[in-house]
Formats: sequence, structure tokens, C-alpha cells
Amino acid sequence: MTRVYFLLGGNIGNREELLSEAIRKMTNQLGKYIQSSSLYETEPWGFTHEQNFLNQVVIFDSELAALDILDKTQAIEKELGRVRKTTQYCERTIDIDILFYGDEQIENERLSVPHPRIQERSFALYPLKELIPEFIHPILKKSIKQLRNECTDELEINKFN
Ligand code: PH2
Ligand code: MG
Ligand code: MG
Repeated sequence: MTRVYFLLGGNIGNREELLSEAIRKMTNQLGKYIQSSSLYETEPWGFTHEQNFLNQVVIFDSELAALDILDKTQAIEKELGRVRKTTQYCERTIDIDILFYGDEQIENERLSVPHPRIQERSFALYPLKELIPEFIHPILKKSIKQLRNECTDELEINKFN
């Protein structure tokens, strides 16, 4: 059993409904739902778009291998209308990223875990800090709280609702 931390995010379509539908599908397929953060409305990071994102961190306990989780979350993204374009960052209905898979390090063609850009992104660090402020990043060896304090990303973030 591994505790797996996900970041969900989307900026087109009915953002709230897409997030809750993703969590419903993940609960059916991945294992035991543990907890989710508040919703955060966040400015697009790395590109410009008129519609802000909703982001949320969700935690599951799973018996699945990381690559099996990736297969399932990519299938869920597709079911929820995700269309992948060639450009790196663009608008999307739903993105489901594995932030941490326990404290394991995974590096292969399809997957880098911990997610390599957590520490650069307030939209990931704020909801993580809400749930697991003392969790130690297994590579950087710093707590989430510390990473958030050191992060220079100043794009706007507001709790939603
Ligand atoms: N995801 C990205 C790129 N930019 N910006 C925000 N605010 N939220 C995201 O989830 C996000 C992003 C790449 O996956
Ligand atoms: Mg992403
Ligand atoms: Mg992704």
C-alpha cells in the first residue's frame, strides 16, 4: 500500500464538476480515498489564457504500481474530455498529476516522481501545504511548508468559495 498525492487542475468546461468527477472515477479505480484539499483558483502558470484554473490536491492509498496509476489517470483525463496538443502548456478540461508516490523516486520515459516542478509552483504548494505541511520532499529534503516559503512564484491564488 502506498500513499499517493495527486494534483488535479483544469481551466475549461465546468471546472468544479470535472474535479469532482475525476475524484469519483479515481475512487473507483485507484484504491482508498483519504483526503482532498480546498479548491484553489489560480492564474495559469507558464502560459496565458483568459480562464483561470481550479486546482486541488487529493490523496489516495493504493496497491497499484505508479505506472498502472498513470495508465488509469490518463484514461480518466481522456474520458473527461482532455485533448492533448503538441504545445507544452495549454488549456485543458482536466490534468491529473502524480506529485508524490510515497517517498519513492521514479524516473522513466513516462513518469518523473516526485513531480519535477512542485517547488516552482504555488498552485501545487498551497493546496499541499493545507494537507501535509510537514511532509518532507524525498529529493529536496525540505518540508512543504519550507518549499512554499522559498517559492518565488507570485501568480495569483485564491481559495475558491
Ligand atoms: N498546469 C500546468 C501549467 N500551468 N497553471 C495553473 N494555474 N494550474 C495548473 O494546474 C497548471 C498551470 C501544466 O500541467
Ligand atoms: Mg500538470
Ligand atoms: Mg499532467
